Amino acid sequence: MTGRARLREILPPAGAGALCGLLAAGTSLAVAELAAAAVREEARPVNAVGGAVIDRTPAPVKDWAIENFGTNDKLVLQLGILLLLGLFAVTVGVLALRFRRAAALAVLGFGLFGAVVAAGRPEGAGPDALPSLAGAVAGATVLYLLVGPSLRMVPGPPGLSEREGEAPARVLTGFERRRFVVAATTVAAASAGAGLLGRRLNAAGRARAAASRTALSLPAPASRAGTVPTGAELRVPGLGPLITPNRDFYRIDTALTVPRVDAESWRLTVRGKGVTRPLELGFADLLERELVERRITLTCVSNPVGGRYTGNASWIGVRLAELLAEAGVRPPSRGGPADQLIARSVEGMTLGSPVEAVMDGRDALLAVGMNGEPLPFVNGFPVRMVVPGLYGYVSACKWLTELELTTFEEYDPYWVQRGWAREAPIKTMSRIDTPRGLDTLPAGRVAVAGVAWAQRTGIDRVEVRVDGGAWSDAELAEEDSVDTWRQWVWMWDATPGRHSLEVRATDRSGSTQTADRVGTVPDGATGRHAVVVNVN
Ligand SMILES: Nc1nc2c(c(=O)[nH]1)N[C@H]1C(S)=C(S)[C@@H](COP(=O)(O)O)O[C@H]1N2
Ligand SMILES: [Mo]
Repeated sequence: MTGRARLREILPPAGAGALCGLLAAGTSLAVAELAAAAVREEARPVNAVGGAVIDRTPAPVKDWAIENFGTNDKLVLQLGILLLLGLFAVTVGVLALRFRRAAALAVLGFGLFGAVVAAGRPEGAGPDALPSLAGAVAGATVLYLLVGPSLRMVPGPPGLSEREGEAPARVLTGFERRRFVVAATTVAAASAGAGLLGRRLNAAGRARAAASRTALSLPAPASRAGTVPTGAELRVPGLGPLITPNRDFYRIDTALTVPRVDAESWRLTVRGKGVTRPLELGFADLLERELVERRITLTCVSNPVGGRYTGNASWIGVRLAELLAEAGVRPPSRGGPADQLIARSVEGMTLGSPVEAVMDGRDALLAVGMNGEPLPFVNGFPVRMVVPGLYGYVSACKWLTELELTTFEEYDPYWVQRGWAREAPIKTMSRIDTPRGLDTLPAGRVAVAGVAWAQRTGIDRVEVRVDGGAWSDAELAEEDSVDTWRQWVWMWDATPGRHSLEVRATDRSGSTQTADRVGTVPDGATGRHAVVVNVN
């Protein structure tokens, strides 16, 4: 028998087996989607496994992924998981032709793995295992039945196999093929139905949350931020606005599905060490308190030198220190037993901030509004924390639901368990926004402009130099507040050639940004931003 003939003989059953595997995988995902509607969306197997991958990703790899894929890192991860699942499905499907029971067990095992992973995530609970388990049982059953009666392979007609002593090749008979097509089509239709129903139900939950957000009108804050000083915004082409619009605001979190919390059912509890009056509040309770409005520049510890993971917004919220004081909390400097405040989100993220810092008089907020509207879902609706001067991962908990007073000694929150520093004040930094690296410019006057930030301290000076020459003072925009970034501009007489532009900032404590380059791990990058441009 020629190789080609043999291929023709093996391929149809192998193809049918692969198809069975894919159908079983599709059924699993569809049933899991349906089950997730009863538990929560985060418990979908792909979400759970993806989340677990994120949880286990070492800090440098996470930063690499963020830098290369940006906010698409999550999409890439999910596609990767689906691809692996597809490969597994095809393999198991083909093997099922020979080892039906073992293949079905492998599917069960795979689902069990998903279930254990889902329940074992930092925020995981028993019910999270359900979608993976239900999906696994459905997938294994489908595989077992599909490969069984309809796809049993029978010995082919004599003569198909030529060599002496070799078992006759096995083929699908016509009748069984028909039966298989009917069974496969039924399974495909049923799982598409289950999947669509699951999607619908999940979408309904999201719609409820969206309706609660749309219905919301935030009361006017008792203490306003005031209008932005006219001199604070330089309006240089290529330089972004002083206040970052919500749609342009960076997003960094581990959530594969953005939590969509219904404001009406949202609760916040305050408990732990030194809490003499534990609190439990609903969203309406929060809105009844005195609201303040503050412009604060948020910065991510993963922001590389020159990076864009920083943004400035006008936040509306209640003062965190007041709420804590009401619960009886005293900072360590006044004898309080807790030095760490753990903020816990609805999906189980934990971020730890120094109690001393959030109660030292700075505008640490439980924010409900961002740039004049309720928080967008991706930025933490209905309530998040914002603390000026601390990197996001030690302060800016989104989808907040619990505040627990504890000690640094006693508990390491999520990022600290993964190698990041326990305490991380934002480092003084400056960035060139225009011109952009590798721009080609005409010789003559060029506005070099950007932003600089040193939250809590304020920016005192920004200097620019060309090709490593002498530093020149840039012109600083008027300061909005010490907690917001400050724009700057420097007029450059550009001469033909290739030039490097470099910036450094000095904050009001007198310290100048260091030239020493360190990476983002464990407590934020240092070094100076430089861009190379061509002038002709
Ligand atoms: N629940 C939750 N909150 C979170 C995070 C997260 O992963 N989950 N990431 C933090 C980090 S690292 C940063 S920098 C800020 C980013 O806030 P943004 O996405 O609104 O810009 O949120 C913080 N709050
Ligand atoms: Mo971050």
